[in-house]
Amino acid sequence: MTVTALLGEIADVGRDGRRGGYSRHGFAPVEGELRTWFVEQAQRRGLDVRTDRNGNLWAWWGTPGPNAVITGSHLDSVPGGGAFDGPLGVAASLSAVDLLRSGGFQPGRPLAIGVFSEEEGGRFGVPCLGSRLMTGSLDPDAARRLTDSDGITLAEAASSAGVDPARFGRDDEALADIGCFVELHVEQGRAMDLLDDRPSVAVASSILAHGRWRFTVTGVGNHAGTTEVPDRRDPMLPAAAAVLAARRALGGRAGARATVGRLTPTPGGTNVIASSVDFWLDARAPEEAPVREVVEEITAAARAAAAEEGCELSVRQESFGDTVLFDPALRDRLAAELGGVPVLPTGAGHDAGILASRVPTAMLFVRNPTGISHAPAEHAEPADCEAGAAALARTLESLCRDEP
Ligand code: HGY
Ligand code: MN
Ligand code: MN
Repeated sequence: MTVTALLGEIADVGRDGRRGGYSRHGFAPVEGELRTWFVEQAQRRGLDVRTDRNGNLWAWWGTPGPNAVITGSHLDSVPGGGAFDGPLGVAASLSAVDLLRSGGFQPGRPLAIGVFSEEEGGRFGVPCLGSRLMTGSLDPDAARRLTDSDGITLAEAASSAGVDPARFGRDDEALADIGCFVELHVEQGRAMDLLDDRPSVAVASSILAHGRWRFTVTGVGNHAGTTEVPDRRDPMLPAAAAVLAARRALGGRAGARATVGRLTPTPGGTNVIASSVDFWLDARAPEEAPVREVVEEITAAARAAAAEEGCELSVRQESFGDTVLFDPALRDRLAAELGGVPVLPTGAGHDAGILASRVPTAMLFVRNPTGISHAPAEHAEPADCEAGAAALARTLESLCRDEP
């Protein structure tokens, strides 16, 4: 099946009528529909599908074992996300299996498609949840206590999705079987489209260091019409100071990014001065140091504004990942075997970035002509999607020929 046909099968799953795009969050019923679709597609191809202790799916071509070649990606999205971030990698993996099989290929090493849980952290706030649990970079007790905006814990949501949260944790046994991992992903940016030959496929070199911080400003809730300025303790002002500081802090720090995309006042009434405001900072940079500097600068601005307004401020780091440099030998080999395709850095985090700390990892990008991601305008042309699957098939065939 083509990638386009596979993506067409899930095109109506999880559409978000209010935000546009898709909202497909970890262990929610909509993501469950996508998991069911993947399992059916994998079983139709004779793959043996297993769910690991962290809710990640693994569709095996051949008996699981050491030196396995793994591909795949994720099915969940950000709120109002695009159609390609995650599902393109999963669909391309299925299509690559079809291409390999139609050419009479039989893997000389175990080969599997992985589908990782809650990569976006769109529901429980921690990105790459399934791969972080698997590699031991997320404490299982802390994970079980994570809650979504309705107060449902990850433990409850996983149980409802048929995954036992008591089993969450580092999975050295599964990791020991992985010889290498190659994730295909839609490009998130326009670098490929700005190249003269506008290539369909590129290889990843690195991922920015990035983290997430939760800020909570506490003031005094009151009436918007009867409270004079001297009597106000409005938490929205320190929050506003932080949002403006996020842009200022990037000055002079090449490649740094800081975003506040999520801000929740309590109680959230039009004629009410909020009693508290929660907002989340996403900060990234080529190295860890500038990320920390940016966060400190923003925190200082929020703290000064909170002191002036008579509010309290608390800040908590929710996740952090250092710069990822993909395996150089794998990177260069893939680029060469694919005909000298470009090698590009990315600002986006991926499960491949988490696994890179434990196994040789690489990524393939498929050109995105809009350059937009995490929004409905995210796009990849059908011809480029099919070229991506063909490139992935060639890559998997080559890797499976390696002697263990
Ligand atoms: O946030 C990211 O960079 C990724 O898309 N999860
Ligand atoms: Mn994403
Ligand atoms: Mn992704």
